[in-house]
Parts: sequence; C-alpha cells; structure tokens
Amino acid sequence: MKINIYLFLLFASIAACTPESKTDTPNVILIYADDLGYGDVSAYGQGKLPTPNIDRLAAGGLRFTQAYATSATCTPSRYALLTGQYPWRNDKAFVLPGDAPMLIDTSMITMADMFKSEGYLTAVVGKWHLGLGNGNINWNTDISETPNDLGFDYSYIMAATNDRVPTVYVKNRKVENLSPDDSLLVNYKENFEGEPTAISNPELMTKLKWQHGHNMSVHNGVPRIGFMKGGKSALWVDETMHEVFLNEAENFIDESADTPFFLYYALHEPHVPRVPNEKFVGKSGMGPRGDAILEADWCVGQLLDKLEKNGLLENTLIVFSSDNGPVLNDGYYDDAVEKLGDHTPAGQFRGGKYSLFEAGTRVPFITFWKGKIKPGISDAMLSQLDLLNSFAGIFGKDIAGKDSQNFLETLLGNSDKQRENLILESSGRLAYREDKYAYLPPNKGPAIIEHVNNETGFAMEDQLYNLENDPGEKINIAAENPEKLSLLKAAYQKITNK
Ligand code: NG6
Ligand code: CA
Repeated sequence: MKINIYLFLLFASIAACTPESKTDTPNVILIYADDLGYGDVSAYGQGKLPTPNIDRLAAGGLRFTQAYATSATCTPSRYALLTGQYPWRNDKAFVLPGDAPMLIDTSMITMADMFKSEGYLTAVVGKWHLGLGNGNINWNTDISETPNDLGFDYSYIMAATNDRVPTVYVKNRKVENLSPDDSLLVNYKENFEGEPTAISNPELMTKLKWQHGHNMSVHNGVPRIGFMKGGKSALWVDETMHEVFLNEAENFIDESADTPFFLYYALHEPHVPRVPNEKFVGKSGMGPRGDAILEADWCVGQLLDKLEKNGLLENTLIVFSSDNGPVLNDGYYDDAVEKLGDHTPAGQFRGGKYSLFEAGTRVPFITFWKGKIKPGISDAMLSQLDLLNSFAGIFGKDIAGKDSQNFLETLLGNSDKQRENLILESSGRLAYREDKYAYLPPNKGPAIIEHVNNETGFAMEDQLYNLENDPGEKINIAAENPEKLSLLKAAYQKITNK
C-alpha cells in the first residue's frame, strides 16, 4: 500500500511536471526582416500597406512601440542580435562585403550557442551578412568559418545581401549546387578579365537598373555590388528566394518535431534588389518594394500555418522584428519613391535606414506565444541586444559581462520593466536614448545620404528631442535645457567613453 502511494505520487509529479517544463522551455523562432520600417507593418496603424500575417502575430501577441535595433544598418544590428554586445565595441562591425571574413569570433557566446547548450536544435535560414571564412575564402571548397562554428547546427544562408555577390546559397560549409568544373570566383576590387558588367553591357539589366552603386556583375537581369565569375549552376533566382528560405525553415521545423528548437529566420525582404515573385507583382500598388513586403508577410503566414499544423503554436515563442529602418531608393530604379503614395514606412518618426533619428532603429517588434502571452501593446523601451539574455532567462541563466539585459518577463507581457538607456549606432556615429529623450551628440558626416535621401541626424551641434511630445524630432530643445543636456551627455559618455 505504502509503495503504491509512493508510485502514485511519483507518477502524479511526472504528469504535473512534463507539460509544465515543456511550455516553460518553448521553441523559439526569431523572424528578422531586412529594412522593414516601423510604419511598414499595418498593425502599427501608420502605413497604408496591409500585412495581415504579421498582424496575426500582433493581434495574438504583444506589439512593442519602443523596441530598437542597435543600428541603422544590417551587419552591426545582426552582430548585436546574435552576440548581445554593442556593435560599436567591435571596430569591424560595419556593412560587410560578400567576401568578408566572419565577424563574430568563434569564442564568443552567441544566441545559437546558448540554445544549443540547453539541448536545442539550432538553425539559421536566410540573410547572414556577418562574414564567412577567414578572409581568404575559397567558395569551391569547404568554408572554414560558418554559422556552424557559432552554435548553429544547420545553416542555409546567403553570404551577405541580395545585392552583393556571390549570388548563391551556402548550406552549412558548402555553396549549394556548385559544379566542380565551373569554379565560383568573387572579387570586390577588380573584375575578372572578359566578364561583363552593368557598365560594359547595360543590356544585361533586363529586370532592374542601377541608380547608384550596384553597377558591377549582373546576374538574373539585376546588377550587383562586387565582381563574380563562374558557379553558374549555383546562382540563385531572386524570384524564388522566398520559397527557398521558407522551405528550409519549414523542413527544419519538421525535422525538429521531437526536440526543442531555435530558428533564426532572416527574411531578405524588402532589401534591394526588390524582385518579388510573380504571385506578388503588382499586388501592393506601391511597386516592387510594397510587393516584396507582401511576399515577406505571406512567408510569415505560411510559417504560422506550419506551426499550427504541427501543433507547435502553443509551445513556440515567436519574435518578429527588423534589422534597421526603411529606405526607398537604396540604389536601383524600382519606383519605390514614385509609387509610395501616402504610405509612411517610417511611421511618425524622422529619418530611416542610415539614420540616428528614430526611424533608423525604432522598428516593428512583436512577441507571440499562443496561450502564454496575453495580446496587447507594450511601451517598454527595449533593444534587440536584450534578446540574448532574455532568452537565456528562459533557462534561468544570466550571460554576464554583456550589454544584453534580461527582459524576458517584459517580452512575455508580465512586466513593464525596460532599459534605463540605450546607445544607437549609424555608420559608427552614436546617439543616446533615455526615458523620453533622444540625445544626438555632435557628429561629423553628411546630413543626408546622397541619392538615398534619408536624413542621418549627423550634425555638429548637440541635438535633444523630447519624444513624448515630439516623436518626429522636429524641435531641438538642447539650448533651452542645458541641465538635462549635460546629464544625458554625461551618461552617454560614461557608457561609450566618447
Ligand atoms: C550600401 C548599399 C545599399 C545596401 C547597404 C547595406 C550602395 C550604393 N549602397 O552600401 O544598397 O546594400 O549597403 O544594407 O552600394 S544593409 O541593410 O545590408 O545594411
Ligand atoms: Ca538591413
């Protein structure tokens, strides 16, 4: 009898424990768009473009109004996202060419390392842009440094951006579909003899023409940055890229059915070149940029359907965000400006990609976990930098010595705890956020990025904005608030040593 009672208690505790521990350590999917602005997601109520699938996340989850990418460009934001370290602490964390060596040192603890150490299967699918190899990359043999060395069990990526060579997919350590008798060669300094470029053979640009930059090798009717030769069987087709990455993401989810998993799903839209699939062409009425956003939104919907079908929605924490703010003309004639209409990609904020003004880094940010996160809106100020330590919080861990802070309870909607301050970065220049204030120290550099037409926020005088009553940063209140200014300046200098 006594034994039976013990057995009963044992089984009861196992039964009580199993579902509990399962939901407390969810699968995690980080969906990370490229150049998607705060106002580009219709749930934010700012723009004119419908994004019904990203809105599904917002309607069933928590929509953050003050969440930031660390930087106004891709590489530094992604560096910070995965390492939990401010990118300006690394003097190489700038937009990288397609043949750059891997930026993240393999000795650093990455988000993937953290999940892997907890027994998760880990994968990255999509845009990488954090360098590969050791600086002298040979695309025709196994690549020595890849996401596989940073905690990712599986990696299916493009090396850099969709406007940079090589225009191939890299699966783990190998270029996918490469033929041994057609070597892939890449050079960012000079062209290969006899190879056409957008300058020598403009007739090759059948799909998009370059407006600034982007005038080197041409592939799939689109001119790119960098020179490339060979590797014909491996070259991607821009129009199917979304399906390729989505299939990889879905397969990974299927294959991880019995194991907790972490998936970093890095969408390539709406970064240039915008070459959406015919399913989306013309659907937004805003030209290829709008259509590319619809394509990304569709992929999010497919992924959600997949999770639902696999019965994983109640056991998966999804975070959706973007690596930097929006840009219209980023180097191609693609009607992004001409067909914008009254859509507002930056929402009510000033600037955009490349900008220290709010729109450079204040991005859409949504957390979703069916049955666990109560739908709503959070105004807590957070950074993508915090995701590493917040995810570590799922396992009761604290990754010390990092800039990353644990806001897991805020992400789950159980707390309003937020950052006390935040450093923002654009092209190596920094700005400071605290409470309702944005402080932009004197910074050398152009006020507007030429051709792109985005304001940078770089100026030789102090700028201070009260975002509560001036979210568009129109009124510089530095002169009439000398005390506040010097407090913020001192706090900024203390963190940055500048
Ligand atoms: C810029 C490119 C721009 C884009 C950006 C990186 C030119 C003129 N402009 O140098 O098109 O590729 O780099 O974007 O080449 S990011 O989102 O990956 O940071
Ligand atoms: Ca980007």
